[in-house]
Amino acid sequence: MHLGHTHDAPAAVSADATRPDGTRRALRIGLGGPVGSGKTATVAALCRELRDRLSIAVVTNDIYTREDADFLLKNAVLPPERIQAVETGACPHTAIRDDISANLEAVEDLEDAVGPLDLILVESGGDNLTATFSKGLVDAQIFVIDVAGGDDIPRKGGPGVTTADLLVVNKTDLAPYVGSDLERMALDAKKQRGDLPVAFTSLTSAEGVGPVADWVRAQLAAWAA
Ligand SMILES: Nc1nc2c(ncn2[C@@H]2O[C@H](COP(=O)(O)OP(=O)(O)O)[C@@H](O)[C@H]2O)c(=O)[nH]1
Ligand SMILES: [Mg+2]
Repeated sequence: MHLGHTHDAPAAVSADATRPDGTRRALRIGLGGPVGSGKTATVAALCRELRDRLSIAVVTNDIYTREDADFLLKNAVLPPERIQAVETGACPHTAIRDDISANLEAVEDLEDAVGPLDLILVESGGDNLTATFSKGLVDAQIFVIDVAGGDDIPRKGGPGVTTADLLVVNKTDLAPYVGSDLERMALDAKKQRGDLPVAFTSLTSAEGVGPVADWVRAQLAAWAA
């Protein structure tokens, strides 16, 4: 059992991969998953890990506020002009799946304002287990769950757990306290996902985001190729 190990997987690449001037646009990666699983913490840790070598921007989706954007600003993970908040109203999944116009506008504004960018991270508003991103908005998606949400979540499946390009099982540091069985979660995830990768993370340490950062780097290499 290799907890925290990720396998290489081909990058999902959408059709409109170039800017109007013919250069390659930024790779867009969506982060979805239930409220509180650690999406914002993952975005913050990825920015810290990757920002020295890559030009990064972030779009956050909150229901009525811009709390996630404010958290990222307060923690200075990126300069303020690289962070945009979208307020989604009552249905956060709609803004990433059905009517993606506000998110597309945010992504394109960022490319115009601070580009050229290598990577844009789009965090969904916290939602249930069924929310996935439109392929018209992101090139690849990460689904973040956590061990405290119950170790039966991988077994229960749903489109996020089953089809996301990377499944992150976060807060492994809490497993002993909440009685979650990581081996079982890994086996269940494998059963649901086949060869799609799974990363076990704990973001209480600076290097905890390592497996996710490695996966993002692999996606970027495939995107550039
Ligand atoms: N113990 C522990 N707490 C974490 C971890 N990752 C995030 N958290 C905490 O979980 C809470 C929710 O995280 P957040 O990133 O805001 O979740 P989001 O709603 O998915 O964006 C925050 O208080 C984080 O500090 C982790 O790996 N371990
Ligand atoms: Mg968040």
